[in-house]
Amino acid sequence: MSKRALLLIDLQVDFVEGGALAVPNGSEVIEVANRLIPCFDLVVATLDFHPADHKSFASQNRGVGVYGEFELEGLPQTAWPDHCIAGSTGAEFVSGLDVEGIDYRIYKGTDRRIDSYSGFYDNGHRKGTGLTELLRAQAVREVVILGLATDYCVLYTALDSVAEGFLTVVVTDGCRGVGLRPTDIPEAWARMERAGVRLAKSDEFSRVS
Ligand code: VGL
Ligand code: ZN
Repeated sequence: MSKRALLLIDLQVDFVEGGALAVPNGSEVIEVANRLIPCFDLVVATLDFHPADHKSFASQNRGVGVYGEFELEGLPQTAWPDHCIAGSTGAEFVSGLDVEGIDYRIYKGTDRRIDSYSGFYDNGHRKGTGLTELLRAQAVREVVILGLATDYCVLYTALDSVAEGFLTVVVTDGCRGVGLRPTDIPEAWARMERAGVRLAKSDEFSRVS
């Protein structure tokens, strides 16, 4: 039987209020995640997991301020505050998340030379994380995505999921965005829809039937 997987994107301390790269109202999605976890055959969580000297950090680029733009390995790159450093509290799952319900963890952004927004591939599509192989091995046909942040890791994970051939749904009320520019979040939703992602609300999955 083909299965449906829930993909939880970067529900980590540094991406919620008080964290190093806090997404506005990020903690509001924890309740949605916990409500949906029991509704799925398979639950996979991605973790942004950087070495302390990761090149996406503004601190590693002289003359580039936080949220400034520069070029990294031939790709446009936003300079982020130091965040989700492997082994630090900021990289841990956010408290209150039902971690017992998570079957697999996928670590990304571990190579200091390249950023990785998508849970499937680094930003240059040079290396996979193993997520496609994991989902195929589990006979997953449909991927339902929620998490942080709408305009970065959720967006690129959803686009790659479609490209990898999975039926792809994003739970809109289960996501929050960074919104460096006011148009970033609405544009992310539009890009996902244009790519063939279905946008859904969480009550569709958690409704008792
Ligand atoms: C993310 C920026 C940098 C995310 C990760 O999880 O959306 N954004 N690293
Ligand atoms: Zn990151």
